[in-house]
Amino acid sequence: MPELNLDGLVGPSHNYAGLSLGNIAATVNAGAESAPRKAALQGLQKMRLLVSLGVPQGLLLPHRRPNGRFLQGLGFAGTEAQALAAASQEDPALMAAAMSASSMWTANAATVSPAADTRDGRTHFTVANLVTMAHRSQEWPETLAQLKLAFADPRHFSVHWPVAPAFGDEGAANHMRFAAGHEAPGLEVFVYGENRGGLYPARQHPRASQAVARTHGTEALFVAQADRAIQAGAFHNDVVAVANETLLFAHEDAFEDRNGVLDAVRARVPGFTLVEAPGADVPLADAIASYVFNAALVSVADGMALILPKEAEETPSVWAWLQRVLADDANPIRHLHVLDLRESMRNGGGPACLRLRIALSDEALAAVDPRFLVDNAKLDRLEQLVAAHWPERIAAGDVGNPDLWGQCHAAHDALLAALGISPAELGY
Ligand code: SUG
Repeated sequence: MPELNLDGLVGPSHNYAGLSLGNIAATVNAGAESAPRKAALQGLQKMRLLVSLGVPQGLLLPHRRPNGRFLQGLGFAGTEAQALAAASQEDPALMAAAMSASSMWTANAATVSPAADTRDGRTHFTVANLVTMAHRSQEWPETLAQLKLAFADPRHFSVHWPVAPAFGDEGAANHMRFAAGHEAPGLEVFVYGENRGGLYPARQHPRASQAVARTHGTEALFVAQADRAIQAGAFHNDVVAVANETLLFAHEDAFEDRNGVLDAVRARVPGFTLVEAPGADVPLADAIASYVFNAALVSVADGMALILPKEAEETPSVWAWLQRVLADDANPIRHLHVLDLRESMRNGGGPACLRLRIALSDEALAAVDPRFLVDNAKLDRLEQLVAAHWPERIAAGDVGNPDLWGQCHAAHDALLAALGISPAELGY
């Protein structure tokens, strides 16, 4: 049974607006000049690597930005263009939110429970409400539309609306699955945060996690993320931990009650294997700055591969520790692949943030709308499209420029046309 990897194609409006409190990279780079074309090409390179590793690969589309409807909903009157113009004058921060390309981080698109785990034997998706950050709260309607289109076959799939906005839900970034293989029934671990008066917010509410598990009908364990990790900049659990099959790859400071979590998982997952970085070898700050645990951990023919950002290679403590992990036959990690994802990384989004994992039977994979799947030939076409239409750079002062809005919308139109998806199918 394969695991489909759905990456978010980076949108033409990709910019650095410093919108996410608690996301250190995004905050540090606020106002820097971005390179949307380069960002999208870096993401496409990642998809190409996964294809070369034999992992089924697909994409979710960037959402239409700037999002005039979001601003109309906040009382800016007139046409979309008028609403954008008014917001640029009156509330530039809201305009920046309307311009954000944040849907690229598809680990936050939804939580997915594979068919083997669920009550009715279908793959369940719950779209994340992302209510903690204003710029991300506008994503769910377009994510819902795309997932309903891509996973329309009711024999295999069930796509749910987000949980009630009273409870913040950030999707698969706070969800791990342990199973003997992608096809075997698994234990789903939902990691929530608790606000304990720190500067940075917890973004995953335990009730949201419980609601998702209930809706999917899955066996679940609920565990608290370490507040220490949140306050050090791990705004999602996937910044400090990732799981694949029976392996947990994590920093020792990931969970509030480390020993309790490990005992509970070990008791329920036969063959559980832990690859853990002690703080003495990899300081938490290095783990978060390098995004080593935001690696995409994938199954390959001879074990597992880690897809890492360049920052992991450039952080001496991390790279030295990874060499020891690779040399140790007691774990299945056999390959390290290093990618330049600098444009996304500067907004706090690493390899694991950029992808949504969906373990599927061959039959269910065949039922996915092929317009959302990629192969090398389609990646070639997408590269050409990005090179032709995506802005080369966006500086902070450009966000209010109507010419840029027009270029972003035209790029989005060209993408839909190239994929054969009509605007009406996505509710535009
Ligand atoms: O929600 N950054 C995203 C990064 C999401 C990373 N995803 C995972 N860890 N799975 C966020 O904080 C910054 C946008 C800006 O500031 O312009 C941003 O939204």
